[in-house]
Amino acid sequence: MADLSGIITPSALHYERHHAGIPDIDPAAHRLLIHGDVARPLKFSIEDLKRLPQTHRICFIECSGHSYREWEGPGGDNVQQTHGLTSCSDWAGVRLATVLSEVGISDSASWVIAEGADGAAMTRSIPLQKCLDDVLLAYSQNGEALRPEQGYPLRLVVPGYEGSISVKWLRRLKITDTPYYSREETSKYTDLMPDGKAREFSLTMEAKSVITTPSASQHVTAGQFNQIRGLAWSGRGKIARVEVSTDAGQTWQEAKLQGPVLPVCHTRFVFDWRWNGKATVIMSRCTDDTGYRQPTREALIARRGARSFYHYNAIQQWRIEADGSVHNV
Ligand SMILES: Nc1nc2c(c(=O)[nH]1)N[C@H]1C(S)=C(S)[C@@H](COP(=O)(O)O)O[C@H]1N2
Ligand SMILES: [Mo]
Repeated sequence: MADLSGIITPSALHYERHHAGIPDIDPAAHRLLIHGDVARPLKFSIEDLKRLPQTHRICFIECSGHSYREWEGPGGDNVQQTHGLTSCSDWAGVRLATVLSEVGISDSASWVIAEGADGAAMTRSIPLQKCLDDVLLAYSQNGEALRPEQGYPLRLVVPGYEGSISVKWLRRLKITDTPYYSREETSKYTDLMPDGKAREFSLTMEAKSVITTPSASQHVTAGQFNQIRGLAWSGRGKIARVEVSTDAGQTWQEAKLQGPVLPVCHTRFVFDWRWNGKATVIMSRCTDDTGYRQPTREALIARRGARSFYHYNAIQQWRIEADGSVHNV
C-alpha cells in the first residue's frame, strides 16, 4: 500500500480474502446457472459469456472488515495492516443485465442470490435493481484473466458495495422475491448498533481516505520537502475533495487530486509539505460528490457505537515523533 503509486493495484498485489481457500476450477467445465423466477433457466459456459458484448469498469473492491482493528483504538503497525483490504482494478466481462435479459426475469422478482463454487459456497443476496444497473460478470482483471485468488474463471464485481458481495468463482444466480438471509448477511456482515439492534444489508461502502506516505513504520526527514500522498474512495460516487491536516486537526488544507477522478475508484491525492521537525499528527479527510464527509473516530463511534466490526471509515491519524518516526495513534 505505502509503496504503490497511481490508482490501479497490480493484479498480483490485489488483496485476497477467501472463506475456504482457493478452489482449482477447470474453466472448460465451469458453468454459470441462472434460475428461479425466470421464464427460461439457462446455463452459460465461460466461452458463452465471452461471446457476449464485452464491457469494462475500473472500480475498487473493499472488504467491509477493512480497518476493523481500529474500532478498538490504534491497531495496525503500518498502512498495509490498517488499510490493506481495498484494491482497485480494471475489470472486464459482460454486464449482468445483458445476461439477465436472456433468461426473462418475472415481474415479481426483486433479489438475485449469488453462490460461489468454493468450499464456503459463499452466498449473498443482491438487490435486483443493482444487478440491472452496474454489476459485472468479470472474467478479466487489468488486461489478463482473473487470478485464481480473485475468482478465476468468473466473479461478480458489484461496484461500491462491500467486498463480500462480489462473489468469486461464481456458479449460480437464483432470481427471487426475497433476500436469502444467508450466514454472510445474518451472523456475519451485519453491524451491531448502539441500541443493541443489528443493521443488516449495509451494502454501500462509505467514503474513506488514508495518507500512505508518510505512514506508520516509515521515517520523515526534518527540514526537507516531503510530499504527502494518499488514497481516497467512496462507494457512492466520485471523490469531490480531500483535505489534509498537519497540525493534529487544528487546521485543514486542500490536497490536490492527481487524477483521473473516477466514480467508485481509488483517487490519488497529493499535498506538498515541508516538515519543520516538531512532533505532530497528520491526517486526511475526504468528501464525496454526494456531500458525505469522512467522519472523525469520535463522530463514527457516536453514530455507530463501539461494538461494531465492519464498515470502519474514520479519519486515520499518524503521529510523527521528533526523531522522524511515524506511528498509528
Ligand atoms: N466464493 C467466494 N467469494 C468471495 C469470498 C469467498 O470467500 N468466496 N470472499 C468475499 C470477501 S469477504 C471479499 S472482501 C472479496 C475479496 O475479493 P478479493 O479476494 O478478490 O480481494 O471477495 C468476496 N467473494
Ligand atoms: Mo471481506
